[in-house]
Amino acid sequence: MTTVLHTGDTHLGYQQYHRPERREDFRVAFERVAADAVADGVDAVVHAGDLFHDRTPALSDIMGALSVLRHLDDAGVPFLAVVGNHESKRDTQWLDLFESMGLATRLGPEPVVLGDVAFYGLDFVPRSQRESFEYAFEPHDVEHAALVSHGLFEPFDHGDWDARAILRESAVEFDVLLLGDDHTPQTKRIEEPTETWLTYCGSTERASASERADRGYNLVGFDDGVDIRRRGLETREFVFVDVELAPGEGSDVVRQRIGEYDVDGAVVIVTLEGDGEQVMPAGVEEFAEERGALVARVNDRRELSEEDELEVSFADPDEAVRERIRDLGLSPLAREVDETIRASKVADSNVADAVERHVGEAVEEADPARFEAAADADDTAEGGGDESGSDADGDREQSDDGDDSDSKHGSDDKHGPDDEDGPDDEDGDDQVTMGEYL
Ligand SMILES: [Mn+2]
Repeated sequence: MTTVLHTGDTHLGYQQYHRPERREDFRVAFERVAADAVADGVDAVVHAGDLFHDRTPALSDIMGALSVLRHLDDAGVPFLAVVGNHESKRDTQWLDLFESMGLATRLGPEPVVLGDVAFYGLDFVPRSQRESFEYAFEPHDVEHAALVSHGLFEPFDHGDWDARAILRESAVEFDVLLLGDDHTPQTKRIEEPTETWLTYCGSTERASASERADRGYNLVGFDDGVDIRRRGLETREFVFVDVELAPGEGSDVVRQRIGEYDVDGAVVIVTLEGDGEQVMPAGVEEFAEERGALVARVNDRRELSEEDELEVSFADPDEAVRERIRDLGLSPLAREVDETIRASKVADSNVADAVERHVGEAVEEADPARFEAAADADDTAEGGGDESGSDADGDREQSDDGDDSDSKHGSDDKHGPDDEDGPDDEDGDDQVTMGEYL
């Protein structure tokens, strides 16, 4: 029996919430996965893409990856991998560097045989290139075949790339598809066109606050059939505080609810719903951090009516940038485009495609309101500021400088020619709103 550890979406280098500790957490998760693989004596670690959070990881992130790969190599555990959308570079990949050092195998159309299983790889393919893409897998002569790939595949929810079409075109019959990209672990079995298991291992640290479930990885055994087991991974504690505010309730109730949890060292995600009073995020975040939270974020899901004045906390640089952008008086569509470009949940290589699709949809929808510049911020908020023109220019400068969002130290890339590829965003979540930043 051949057994592999299937992991992916490691996102090394992601300094989530601007906290160096979070960057460290992502590295530690990878270390733990490798330690488990060595302890279990699996036949290989299979990585389904997004080892790095972006295509320009820092040297320290590369060193961190090398250290883990070295550990696996010393223990005689092969590391077989494909390239994900977050880390994808134009031609040569980080994985090629590791392969040249003898520390990894980049899977592709030719089988890599371990025991009685042939492993193949299919890197993330940008949506614009999928139609003409040829799935030319070379034949093998062992009992089982597994395809490792990265993308949002149908028939899973949010899928935009049909795994069944790949299986139909493939000359190789796959027992299982070991997948990355969707950070939610999930498994399906299909009967047509071949009897095949499809499984996502999920991310190893929470790359967004929407990833509430415990993190882990898959252990995949090949015997008579395919046996997929899930194993949990110890990660940074996330405390989710969901508060439904009744009329008249506000910050005090939110604080009280946070007080019911042990938040020491945790990432605290406060989600507000209901009809209560306005809550200042900065105050709530400070309260949680004073109680020992590593970081706290308030996600206010309540729609603010037009009369409500938007309060801004400069405790959060992201919020400061958003405030500046509001002042620019951009059209709704321009703000959505801005969010797509800056938000770290859209992979670098997906930004150009995501913007093109988003604007294309807006053009088709032909709603002039989306293209209209917002009323001057000073007019609506204070009834006519006296230097709004020069403010707008100053703000633009500042928002560029201040844009050091979670992952975008490589943000120069996004404006470069590299970005014409890459289809859509990371987790099938096409929503790009100003309010969401978690
Ligand atoms: Mn990912």
